[in-house]
Amino acid sequence: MNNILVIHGPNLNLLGTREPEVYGAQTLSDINTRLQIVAGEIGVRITAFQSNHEGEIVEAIHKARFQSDASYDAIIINPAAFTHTSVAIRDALAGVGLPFVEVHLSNVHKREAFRHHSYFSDLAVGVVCGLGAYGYEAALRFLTQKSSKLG
Ligand code: CA2
Repeated sequence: MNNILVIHGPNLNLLGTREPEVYGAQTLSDINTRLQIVAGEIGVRITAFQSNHEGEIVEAIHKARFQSDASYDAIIINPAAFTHTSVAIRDALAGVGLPFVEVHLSNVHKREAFRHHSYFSDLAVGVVCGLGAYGYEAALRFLTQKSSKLG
């Protein structure tokens, strides 16, 4: 478990500019920088990718498994709004069969009812929500820990 793809879904490029009370004050760049530091400490490689487009996310998932020069061992994904809508991204993750952790900055279960359903959670190794940016770090540490069945 030494090569992990991190996927950030739509509008997460706006982090740090609005709604800090919901999503925190860190920018996406801050989050990715922290993940790179943690990855370096652990000794694993991560690649971070953000897109506002469903099809681009589907293609990134396909490439992670089938076309990448460096094949990935796992995916950390915050599908953002696509969490609640996207059968296409769900099918891509199921199709490539890579283990993935679903991350949400906010506690979606404390929010509107439409955020309570995810098209991903039943396929995920685990789901982290409500821990802010630390959720990504927790997912990375979990996936790479030696004692993990996935590590
Ligand atoms: O809590 C999360 O991480 C979410 O995946 C974020 C999504 C939301 O649709 C999900 O229900 C929960 C929204 C991301 C939008 O991010 C923004 C950040 C700053 C300003 C505006 C949007």
